[in-house]
Amino acid sequence: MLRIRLFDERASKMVKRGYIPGTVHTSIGQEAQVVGACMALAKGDHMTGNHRSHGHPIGMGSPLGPLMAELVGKATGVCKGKGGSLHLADYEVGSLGESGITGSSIPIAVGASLSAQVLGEKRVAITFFGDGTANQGVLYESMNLASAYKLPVIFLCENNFYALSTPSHTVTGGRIVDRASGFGMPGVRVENGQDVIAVYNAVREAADRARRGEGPSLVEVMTYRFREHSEGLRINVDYRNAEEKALWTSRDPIILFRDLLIEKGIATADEMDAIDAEIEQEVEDCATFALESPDPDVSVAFEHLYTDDYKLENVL
Ligand SMILES: Cc1ncc(C[n+]2csc(CCOP(=O)(O)OP(=O)(O)O)c2C)c(N)n1
Ligand SMILES: [Mg+2]
Repeated sequence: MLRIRLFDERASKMVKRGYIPGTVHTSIGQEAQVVGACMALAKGDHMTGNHRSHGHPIGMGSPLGPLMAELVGKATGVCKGKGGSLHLADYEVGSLGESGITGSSIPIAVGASLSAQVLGEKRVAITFFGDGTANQGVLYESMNLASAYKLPVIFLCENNFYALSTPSHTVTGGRIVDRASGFGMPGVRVENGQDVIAVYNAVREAADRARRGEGPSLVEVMTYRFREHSEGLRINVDYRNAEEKALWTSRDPIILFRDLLIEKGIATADEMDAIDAEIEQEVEDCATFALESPDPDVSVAFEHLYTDDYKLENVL
């Protein structure tokens, strides 16, 4: 969780200084929801993220250097500098991709789960999407197919109460979690999405069920982003009141978990401080690696548009 926090804080600084092109959407405040879910998966499982997904490959175990280099658009980036913040993918850890087009990566996870079923492999797939995205039709086509075929996939709604500046309750009929029953799948809502263990338990149950061949689940996690919708755009509209923000920042998932570990005698404050220092250095190093890496050469602009062994006869 701390890796995600410090990585995103650094990305936020770098976009404002012009090192990262465009804008970045951080998961600052939502780390428990990301990490609790990723930790409940196993090696070989697949994941798709969304526009707010630097943290998801980190949660799956991606090294930070190639991720930061990707944000900066460098040749050493995890997608060779061609994806950027909105299109990270790291197949090494099962991260199939993220997308700036909200909802578009949901059916990709369903496809991954279909391949697991067809090939008889025990892996599961998870897809992360926001509360705003939950109102797009593609989610329901995906949930329907997954349920009809009993696919090993988990639909995880990251409900941070807003889609950009639109409060979720003004555009959402009923509770998102209740939509699961319409598709004949279990739905569970994690009310305290700032508690990494609560998220882990809910996703673990869904993953175990999927692995047993019992089909998909919907998990809705209630959480909150501490920062702006996206950073680097120089747009700052105040649509959340100070009281609400203060309430949620008092429930910082990293501090809650740190306190829990110390209280239970699992770690001492000194040990936790040592972890902080280690990760601060890791993030420092990843930024240096990104900034010092070469830009992609223009000669590779048309490489990797298709899979290298793309042949028509393999597709038909
Ligand atoms: C298909 C599509 N429509 C609109 C947008 C613009 N857009 C980007 S993020 C966003 C809000 C998404 O809200 P939510 O799904 O709740 O995710 P959050 O940003 O809160 O994590 C919108 C409308 C987009 N990228 N893609
Ligand atoms: Mg949202």
